[in-house]
Amino acid sequence: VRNLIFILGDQLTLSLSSLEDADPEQDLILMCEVMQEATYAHHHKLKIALIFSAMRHFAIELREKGFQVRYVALDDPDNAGSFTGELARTVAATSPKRIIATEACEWRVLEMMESWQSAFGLPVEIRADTRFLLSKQAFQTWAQSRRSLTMEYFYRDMRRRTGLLMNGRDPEGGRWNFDADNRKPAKPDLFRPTHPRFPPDTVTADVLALVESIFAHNMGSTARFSFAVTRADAQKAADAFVRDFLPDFGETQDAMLKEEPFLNHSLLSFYINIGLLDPFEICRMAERAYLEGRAPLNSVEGFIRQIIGWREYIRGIYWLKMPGYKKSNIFNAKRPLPDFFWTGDTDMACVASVITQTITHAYAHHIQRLMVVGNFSMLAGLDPYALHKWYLAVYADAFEWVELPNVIGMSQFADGGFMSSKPYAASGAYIARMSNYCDSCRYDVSKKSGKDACPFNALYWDFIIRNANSLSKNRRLTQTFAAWDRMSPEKKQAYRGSASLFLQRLDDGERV
Ligand code: FAD
Ligand code: DLZ
Ligand code: SF4
Repeated sequence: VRNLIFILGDQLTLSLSSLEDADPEQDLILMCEVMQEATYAHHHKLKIALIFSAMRHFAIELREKGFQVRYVALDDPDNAGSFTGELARTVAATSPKRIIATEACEWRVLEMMESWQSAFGLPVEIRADTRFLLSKQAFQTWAQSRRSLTMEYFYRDMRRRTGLLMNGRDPEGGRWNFDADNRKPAKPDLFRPTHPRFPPDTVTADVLALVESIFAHNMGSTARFSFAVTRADAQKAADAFVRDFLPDFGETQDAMLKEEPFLNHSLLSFYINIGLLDPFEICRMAERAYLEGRAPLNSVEGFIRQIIGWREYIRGIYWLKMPGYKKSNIFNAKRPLPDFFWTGDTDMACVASVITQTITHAYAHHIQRLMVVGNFSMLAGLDPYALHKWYLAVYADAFEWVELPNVIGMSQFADGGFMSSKPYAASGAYIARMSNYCDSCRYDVSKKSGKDACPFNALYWDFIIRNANSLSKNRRLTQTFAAWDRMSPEKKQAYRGSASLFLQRLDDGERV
């Protein structure tokens, strides 16, 4: 063997940098399912199943292209259990002259890769991951040149760089951002198209049986598995999104409905993150829909911003701030996650709905992750590191590079505002405006305190005041602190008393 090319479970594309000069005659590709990866987080069953099935299908695709692939299944009796162990076995069996890999997306795995050269006494070439539009170095250069790392300015640079929705130097439609036209609530709509489902083939069926037997106690069930596991099917999902959902994507982007967990979201993050879809190609498809009059600008701009803006920005922040970022905890929040994070068993209808949907689908959309579960966690002072481990486990699109900055930075403000200028904290009024959860809730969103009041209302003020040391100098919270100062002592006491009672019940393991 000339080169041993090692491909990870989230690198499933023929355009991968490690495959650039691959020669089917002389090179060997290694892919392996290993316990180390399957257990470093307590992954949802659907997440493990998606990754293993997509890996197996990619191995088939590579073999069809003539490549030699050594594929090690999880239940192979000789499986060494780790990436390094499997590489060692393959090196011993095939004596390659060189190892080639595309850099891992995660700090933990990149560190492993960097140890291989000395571990195996072989040259190890780690190539850049060209699936991102911006290299890590280019992001660092951008970050060094700015006083504050506002996403919006990063995004404008990315628009200029990619030429997406540009008229020469000017943004299409005269504005960079059309969010003012978005952020609307939504109504249940029986006529909304449904997202495509992909029934398991025999390869997937084998994986589902394996997952149900080995990971019987992990969250969820594989009974309704319907993810795409090949590039061709993922492309069908992308086509369906652009045709059926993109036109209304903008308007309903922040809306939440109990009956419709997916609304007009794309459900493409799973496929983009593991390499089945190319993020830039998806953006081009969306742009084309706008140019051909099939989708309005507010939707297309909003969608493209999520990918070339948020997604790239988040990845840049991850590599800028790791490894220390993981342990950020500016509010010193220490409360363990309540049991209902694994069952959905709570009287708070919004939280119950999002967690139940997470257990069923390994999916929740952005506002559900941010303003329901994330918001609750921050207001209740849950430990951000424990919360990070939960998010990393329960969503099928969760990989640390994208999950961690979203949880620690965006949703928990645990980094003290490195990423966001103010915490995404909101009382029940926000959830009532953007969703229909409150209609069926035991709590009353219009009540401010007392045992029937929406817990978010008292927790909101308790969070602000409890953390006044860290927050009172934040210029974007001046109005908030002024409103607190204007409140009567009785009202202040009612809020703080209600919050403290609620938190006590949470700590005592009572149903809340
Ligand atoms: P759509 O709403 O259709 O958006 C289109 C695409 O934009 C997504 O597929 C995704 O690729 C990208 N995108 C949108 N928002 C973000 C963002 N904030 N960061 C990065 N990419 C974004 N996304 C993950 O891929 N993995 C995660 O583990 C993850 N964890 C999150 C945790 C929290 C607390 C929050 C607030 C957000 C998290 N996100 C994560 C971002 C976002 O919620 C998901 O990308 C999105 O919900 C995926 O669903 P979709 O494909 O239907 O997205
Ligand atoms: C998430 C995951 C899981 C559950 N299992 C595997 C695996 O068995 N083999 C593999 O190559 N990759 C797996 N992955 C994805 C990796 O964890 C991912 O590639 C790393 O997080 C590096 O980004
Ligand atoms: Fe959630 Fe409060 Fe509304 Fe209940 S009343 S659904 S707890 S926001």
